[in-house]
Amino acid sequence: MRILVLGGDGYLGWPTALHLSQAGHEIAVVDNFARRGYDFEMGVDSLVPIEPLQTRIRVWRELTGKPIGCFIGDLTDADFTYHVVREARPDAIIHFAEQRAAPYSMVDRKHAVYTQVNNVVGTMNLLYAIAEIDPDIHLVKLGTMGEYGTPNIDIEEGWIEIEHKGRKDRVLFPKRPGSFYHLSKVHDSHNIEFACRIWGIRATDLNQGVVYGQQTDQTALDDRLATRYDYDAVFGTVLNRFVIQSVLGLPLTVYGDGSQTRGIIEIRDTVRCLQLACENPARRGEFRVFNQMTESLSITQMAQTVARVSPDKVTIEHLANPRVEEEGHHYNVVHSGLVELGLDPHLLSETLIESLFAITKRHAHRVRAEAMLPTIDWRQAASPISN
Ligand code: NAD
Ligand code: USQ
Repeated sequence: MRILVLGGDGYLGWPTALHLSQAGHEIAVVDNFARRGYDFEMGVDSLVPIEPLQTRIRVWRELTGKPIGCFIGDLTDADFTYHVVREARPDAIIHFAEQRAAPYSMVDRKHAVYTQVNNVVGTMNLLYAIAEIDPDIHLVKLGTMGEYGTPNIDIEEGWIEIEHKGRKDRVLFPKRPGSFYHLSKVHDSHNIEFACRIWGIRATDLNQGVVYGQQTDQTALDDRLATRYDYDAVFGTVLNRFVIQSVLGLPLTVYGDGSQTRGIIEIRDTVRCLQLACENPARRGEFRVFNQMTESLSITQMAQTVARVSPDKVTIEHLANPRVEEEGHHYNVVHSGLVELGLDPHLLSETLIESLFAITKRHAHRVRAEAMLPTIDWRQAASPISN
């Protein structure tokens, strides 16, 4: 298949591009390097050094003989988006290219507005490009488990049958997200479902849980193929941060009482899910939703797992929760769709986390320790780092 990977310079986009290229698909990546720009803005960097995108692509070709096409530009620029879709004429488009950090979206008005404009407008441009240029293209869009929030009922895969006052209907599962970032994904989901309904395009919305891990079979081939690995309180995600904190001898920063539960997934399962979604497309007119997570754990369970496996002595610290989120809530998620397509999950195990300790130790000197503590408070409309 011809597959475009939007956000192909990012944490997940780059390993997905390599995985699909290895599997024999013809790949082109698209990125505007916004993510590298947020690092400059925040004064942080990926713990593992990452090469420029052009170097990564050259190294992959040298090692495997497989070319990867490359388009540099911004999806919020409609002319650019149409140009890419016309040139590439893909069978599938994987859309990772959004501002993806909840804390970044909660810095202040400017960052919230940027996040929603970047994410919602980029996706709208893409929907129009698909509808006008080739409505047969399968859009595979990254959503997030956080779109649902933590309702007091079981979470279905995108849709729910309801009975109300004696009548029944199948409706989109109700959403109650916890940040302006997560809200941007809800807006995207609604826009995509509407586009499927009116234009008959095909789309898969992958509501992914929190990803952890840093290596896939392909990125491990050469240091210059490494993907990013974030530790800071804005872009670092919880399990990756806990591993890095444990190696640095810092306390694991559990927000609140740690009873909040999240769906998680290992990076090698992420790339496999993307392959399964592309190779088994949605039908024309279908808005298909999968919950892309392999297990649920509370934050305390995640911290305890890292503490148990770490070769070093680990302490756990409870910080006042900077976010507004429920603790001690119900969390039971249906996530069978991708398993039915063939996903064989890697569950969080000691061996999986152990592989992260060595990578972390090798680069630990690159950490700016002051970037580890959260400074963005959901209860305040502006934060100390707003500018
Ligand atoms: P990332 O920030 O590392 O990658 C996103 C890439 O998209 C970056 O390289 C960025 O430069 C690019 N981009 C952003 N806006 C763009 C625009 N307007 N035009 C062109 N390129 C643009 O993020 P990631 O962790 O790889 O996440 C990828 C996707 O997966 C995101 O949509 C995110 O919401 C979703 N997701 C991530 C996780 C996770 O734990 N990392 C979990 C669930 C869902
Ligand atoms: N948390 C801690 N300590 C930390 C960091 C986080 O206790 O040091 C807690 C948070 O309070 C939250 C949970 O861990 O309850 C997850 O936080 P996170 O920063 O790891 O993840 P989140 O903000 O939800 O966002 C990440 C990605 C985002 C993706 C989302 C999937 O950045 O792109 O959409 O995971 S989900 O959580 O399923 O919505």
